[in-house]
Amino acid sequence: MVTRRHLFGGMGAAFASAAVGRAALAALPQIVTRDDARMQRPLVPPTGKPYRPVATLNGWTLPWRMRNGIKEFHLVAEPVVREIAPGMKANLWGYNGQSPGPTIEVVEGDRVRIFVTNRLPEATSIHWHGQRLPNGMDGVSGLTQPSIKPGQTYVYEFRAQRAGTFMYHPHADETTQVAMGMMGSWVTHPSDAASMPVDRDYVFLLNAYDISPGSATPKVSTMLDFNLWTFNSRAYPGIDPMMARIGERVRIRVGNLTMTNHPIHLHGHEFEVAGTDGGWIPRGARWPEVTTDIAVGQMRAIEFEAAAAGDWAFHCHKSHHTMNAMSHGVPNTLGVEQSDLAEKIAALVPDYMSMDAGHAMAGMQMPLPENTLGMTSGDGPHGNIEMGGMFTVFKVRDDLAPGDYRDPGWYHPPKGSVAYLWEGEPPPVSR
Ligand SMILES: [Cu+2]
Repeated sequence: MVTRRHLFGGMGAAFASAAVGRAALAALPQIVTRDDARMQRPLVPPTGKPYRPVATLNGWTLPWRMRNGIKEFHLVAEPVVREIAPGMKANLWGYNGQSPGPTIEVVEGDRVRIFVTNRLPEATSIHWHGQRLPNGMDGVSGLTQPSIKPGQTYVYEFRAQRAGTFMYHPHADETTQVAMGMMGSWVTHPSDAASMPVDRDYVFLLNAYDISPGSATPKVSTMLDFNLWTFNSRAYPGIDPMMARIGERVRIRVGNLTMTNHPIHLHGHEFEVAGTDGGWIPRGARWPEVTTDIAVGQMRAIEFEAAAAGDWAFHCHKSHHTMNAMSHGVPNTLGVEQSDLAEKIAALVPDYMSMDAGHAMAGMQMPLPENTLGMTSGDGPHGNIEMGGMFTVFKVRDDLAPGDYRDPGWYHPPKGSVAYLWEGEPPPVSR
């Protein structure tokens, strides 16, 4: 794991003691940051109670230091540059070098202390979405604490009381700060590491941005019409695949911090909804799905057995959420004869090009503005996958080593098991 580590020194400690006077803080935990967007190997806990770590899609888990039995983390709210997919970088706000921020992993019963340093140009706070905690640690600026001003460090302390999947995000100028990418996942593992075992445990957040083609900074006033729909601030083809070996039990935890719901769909398998923000669902009460809708502010954990080898699509089922920028506000020209029209306009407007709505645009090699993703793309083994946004591939193989998270490449299906071209007589013309 490549990290830039730097000590923050004494300046922050002065701010911190102003916020929580009783904590005699000798020195803040070091700041660990990452500057690349690839999925990091799950962090095997070096201290504290053992647990099976999660794999954060296109992300990582924040290391901690153990101090007098307390797990101490250091989050830094700051502007970051996040690669949304190869060919496009966005100016976002996040934590410790990335948006979303790193995943925090603790164990039920752990005492946790989180130092939050604000390096943004405006005040912030952190709300620990879903946690049972003292009211004053809930992170709602103005209501439960003063906001964290630029340059200040605040300290949050509580006991992780309940196993499950949580989120963190600011509760200060939310329309700006959430729209700029400030959020992260939090996983509290059960105190009994052997309970609810899975072989692979993925986690990510649904988020969305409105970044005009040719620019890099999100518009923060957008309410609904976002043009980049992302898993952990990555759009397909920039989203890592998820992997499993045949027979492995897989869990995928998905939190939604966008402004609309997302029906998340897995191909080729049924899963059960095993957990919500409110906790784990008793076995007998879990229900089967192939698509589960995740509303705003909700989390769903799904579980299933990787039963069938292949490259299985995994995506939001809203079709505009599997497209990137450029697909918005395009008129429907299906059935309109454009060639004649195009010639006439081209005589007046140099470089004019007609836009066939839908399919034809996907394969079109149209020059795009700088720093802009094609509407749909992704080279597959059989051509253009015609997907963007909230889409990735779940790769099930029979020869994957346990804990191997490397992309195994495309699936090679057995001979005779792929849809094929009919080469006999064409069907009669219907009248
Ligand atoms: Cu969606």
